[in-house]
Amino acid sequence: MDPIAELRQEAESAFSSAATTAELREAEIKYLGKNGLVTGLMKGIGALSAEERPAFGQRVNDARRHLTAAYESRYAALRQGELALQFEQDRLDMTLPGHPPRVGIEHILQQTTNEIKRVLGSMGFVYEESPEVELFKYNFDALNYPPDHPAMDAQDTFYLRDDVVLRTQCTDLQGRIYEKVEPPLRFFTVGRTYRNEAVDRTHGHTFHQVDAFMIDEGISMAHLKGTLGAFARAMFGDEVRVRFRPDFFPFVEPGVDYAISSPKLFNGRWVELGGAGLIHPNILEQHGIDTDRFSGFAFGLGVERIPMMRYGIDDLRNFLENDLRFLRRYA
Ligand code: FA5
Repeated sequence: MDPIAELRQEAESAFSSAATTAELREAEIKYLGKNGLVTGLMKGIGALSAEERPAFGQRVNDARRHLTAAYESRYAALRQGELALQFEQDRLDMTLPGHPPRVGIEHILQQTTNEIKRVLGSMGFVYEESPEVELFKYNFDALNYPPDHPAMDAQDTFYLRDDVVLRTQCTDLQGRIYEKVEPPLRFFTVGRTYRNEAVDRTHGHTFHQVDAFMIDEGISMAHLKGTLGAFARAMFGDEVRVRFRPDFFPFVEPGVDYAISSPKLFNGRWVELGGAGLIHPNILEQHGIDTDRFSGFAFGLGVERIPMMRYGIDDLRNFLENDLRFLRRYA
């Protein structure tokens, strides 16, 4: 066989036996490339006579055209197969179940806080923040605690400096408000409080309080009882009963403890929610408020006690342990 026909046959079989476009490209370079074997045939032309040369050249060109066409059609076929495979691999099955995003829930104490804000807000109390890291003077001095009074022992806390504490009660708000707002006024805050406490089921070293106070002309215990009655009904339903018993806090006179019970909650047991009373005249005077004209009430409640009572949670340590099995129950 002559060298042109031989090479043509060899190249054709190399093209048709290439299994991938990459292999085919290699074969194409080998035969049809600039330095490939088909071009190499032309080198033999010098050995031919002048009459033979045009026919020889023509046949080499024919062979190149033929092989180029063969290459292209093989390439198209291989490429199509490869694309089909790729599509199959990349296929997105829209019928497969997806991965639902995990939706967070508000912590039960945050939910309670939001509700307290709604209820007191609707009664005209204005929400205001006060700091957890608080000056001793707002936590105690501004609240009519005489120096070294034993009432401070019940609220021992964590000292950052002699004059800076982790606040023991949200009543610290009062002194801060007196410095910038004149009565009549109605304010409240909700936040975290700390005490050096022997921790048990109902006492934490870290807990939350809501604290509210109101000053206006002619404010009496009747206003306090009306407000705390309405608050209890909004939080626990109309069947709730409210109890006030005399209690002592340096910043109120008279002072009471405030407890509630409801036949369907906590086996009807009384739960102490907090303390309350009429703001001590010493405090009003200390802050330049005319006590002939103004009087006020104040109350401070434990936030944890509210969901404990509602849902029968008997250990407040659950709230801060971040165990999702507990928290998810109150979604
Ligand atoms: C006070 O903290 C006063 N500031 C409340 C007050 C405000 C009285 C305004 C008068 C006028 P007391 O120490 O009793 O009071 O705490 C109030 C409530 O906070 C308690 O009834 C309880 O519900 C909650 N509480 C107190 N200590 C803890 C604790 N260690 N863990 C969980 N809750 C607590």
